[in-house]
Amino acid sequence: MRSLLSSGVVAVAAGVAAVGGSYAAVGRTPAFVAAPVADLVVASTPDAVITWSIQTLGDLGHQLGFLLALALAVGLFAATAAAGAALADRFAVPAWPVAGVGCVAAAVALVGAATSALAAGAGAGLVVGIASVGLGPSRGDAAAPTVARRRVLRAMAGAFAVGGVGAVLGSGKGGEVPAPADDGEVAADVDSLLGEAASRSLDVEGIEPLVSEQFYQVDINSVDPTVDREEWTLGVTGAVEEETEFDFEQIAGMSDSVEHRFVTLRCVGEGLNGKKMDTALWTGVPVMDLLESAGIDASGNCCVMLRAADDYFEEFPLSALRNGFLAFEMNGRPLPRGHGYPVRALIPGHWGEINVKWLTEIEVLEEEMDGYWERRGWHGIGPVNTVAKLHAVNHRDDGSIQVGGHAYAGTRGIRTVEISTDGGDSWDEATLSDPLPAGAGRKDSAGGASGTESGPRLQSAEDAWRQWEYTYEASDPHQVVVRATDGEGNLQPKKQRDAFPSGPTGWVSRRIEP
Ligand SMILES: Nc1nc2c(c(=O)[nH]1)N[C@H]1C(S)=C(S)[C@@H](COP(=O)(O)O)O[C@H]1N2
Ligand SMILES: [Mo]
Repeated sequence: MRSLLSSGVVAVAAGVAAVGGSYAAVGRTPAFVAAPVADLVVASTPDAVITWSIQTLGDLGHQLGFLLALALAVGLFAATAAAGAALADRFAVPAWPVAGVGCVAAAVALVGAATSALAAGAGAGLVVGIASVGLGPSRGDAAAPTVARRRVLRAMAGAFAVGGVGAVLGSGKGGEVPAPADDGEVAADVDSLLGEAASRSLDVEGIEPLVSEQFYQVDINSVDPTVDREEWTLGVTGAVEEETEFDFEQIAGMSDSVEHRFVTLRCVGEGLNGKKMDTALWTGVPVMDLLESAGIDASGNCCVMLRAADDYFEEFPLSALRNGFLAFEMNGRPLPRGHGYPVRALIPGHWGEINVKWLTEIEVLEEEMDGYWERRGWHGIGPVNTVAKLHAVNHRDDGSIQVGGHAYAGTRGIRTVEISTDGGDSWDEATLSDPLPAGAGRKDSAGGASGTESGPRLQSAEDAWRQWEYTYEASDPHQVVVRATDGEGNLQPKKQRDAFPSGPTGWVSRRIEP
């Protein structure tokens, strides 16, 4: 019994070391042995559970799913190591090489990546090895209580060591993207736009500046794809004159088309006052400049399907794509891996979900089809709802109270934000940040020189949020309510509705104690 128990602990420790070894070698990338297990966990979770988890657990659900995948991967390698050790025992050979090779084989079967698999095998072999140093392979030895205890302690120490080293080494892996192109002119443009954004940001503690410092991230998978920019292509397929492929150089090299745009993204699945709404300065090219060279009939009235390297796909009307943008830089740096490296779509005014990351294909459709989230009951392909959020409540030294947040209504823009400090009986206008500037770049629209097709140059960003702030005096507890009016004069709807299926609605309100 004791020996069974200690063998079990050694096997689990070997499983931890296998997963830790793989992580040390490749980090949180698709070559990590837990990555396909995580995919399997997501794929086998019923859609209703995913939707429930997004609403009630938020990011926690995602993290729990990944933890479950890690645990399953540990279990898988533990079982493999145990089987290897049992086999070795039967043939009276040392257990560590058999367990190690078994784990290499299991890892190859999972991810097919040599470095990751060898590291997994090395981790497992190491733990099984140190657990049995100085012990004969015979069962009699292992059954002695002190021997069993020694094995367990050594195995656990080994698992901790490999796991710890793995956590340190692996956390730095997988994020590498090439350094920004050494193009002084572009960088100067970006610099001055970012400077503008900083100077237009309101000085309110507790809210993000106009360009987010922390940009939220939402993905269907726990492990982001790692796309090689040199091998990446974007296919334009379906109802086009000629199916065409573009590579990265062709897109980034369209120097007459390259633009910088401030764009806000917001996730349809977030809470009304949630934090999945952020803004960045993106560099890229208008989608249509690309599609026209593929001979797309832009007057077509159906739709497009965007597909991605993580098997994500979203369909939406062609009309929404017309002002779409293919971004390859974010705040002057190459797109981070988590935000779609090397190229993502930005669709002005629409919910985050159709802003497809790791974009690989634009398929022009003649008939409608459901995208990834629409198959799961969401309606997130349309324009965003209007929202004013309340994220800062600051009690100032002079006794006044300052509240603040962001407001966003997609391409409709924000006209006013109103605030009530008496639960909605009376309203006053909040101070708004100046709109972010229109971007820069693109010869035909910059400086208003020609600007025929795209109309007169916009004075401000087409699809970006504003900040709001309001400072007042109060001596009793009270209810603060915020609401925005969009640029077309529509008041943000008061009716409270959950995020599912088409985005949250209602007015944010909060009780404040002076
Ligand atoms: N390929 C791909 N694109 C994707 C997603 C995804 O899971 N895979 N998530 C979408 C969702 S739901 C949102 S809200 C935005 C979030 O973009 P961000 O992670 O850059 O903030 O990306 C969208 N694009
Ligand atoms: Mo989203």
